[in-house]
Amino acid sequence: MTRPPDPAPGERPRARVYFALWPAPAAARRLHKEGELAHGLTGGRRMRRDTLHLTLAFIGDIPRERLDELRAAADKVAFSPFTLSLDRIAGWRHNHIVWAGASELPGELESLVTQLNAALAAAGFPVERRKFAAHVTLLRNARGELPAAELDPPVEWPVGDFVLVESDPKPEGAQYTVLESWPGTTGAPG
Ligand code: 2AM
Repeated sequence: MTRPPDPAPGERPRARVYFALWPAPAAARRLHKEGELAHGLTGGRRMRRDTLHLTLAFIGDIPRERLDELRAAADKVAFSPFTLSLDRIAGWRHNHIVWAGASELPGELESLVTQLNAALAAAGFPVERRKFAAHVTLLRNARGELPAAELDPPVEWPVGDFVLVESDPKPEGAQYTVLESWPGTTGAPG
């Protein structure tokens, strides 16, 4: 008996989703390169260049009909475009990932995450209680420890919008689809 093929993500009754910043090609290229250099030290699985992102709020698995509630929550968020400067690379022992991050978070990014979490909580979605740990995962299943190091020069990432992403987990690494984006507006509170 042959099994029918899995439905395409958009046809499934549930969706695994998160809000994120998605880098423009120049920042993604540089981050991917840094992942390659770190890979020489720790091994592990490199994230594909087109999947690199910074998660703002992870929602998880929800019924697809609730996506419009997520969109309405995101509509409430206002921010001004800003530049994120990623100046460090490090490894986390507990989950074996190697990541790039910022030693100083721009106020606009903190405000974006705070507003998003408030709007998500008001709409009845569970929100992260731990402090926001801004990071771009570069490697998974890294071995050993990567001592924290500077990214010199830092990766300059101009942030003009944030996005809602659907994740389709696959054995070879998740496939991500941007469902919608929200641009920053000049003059928004930062
Ligand atoms: P990670 O890269 O640190 O694993 C898609 O899976 C994105 O959501 C990734 O950036 C991932 O972070 C993040 N993510 C996955 N599961 C999560 C969870 N339970 N809580 C918070 N973030 C999660």
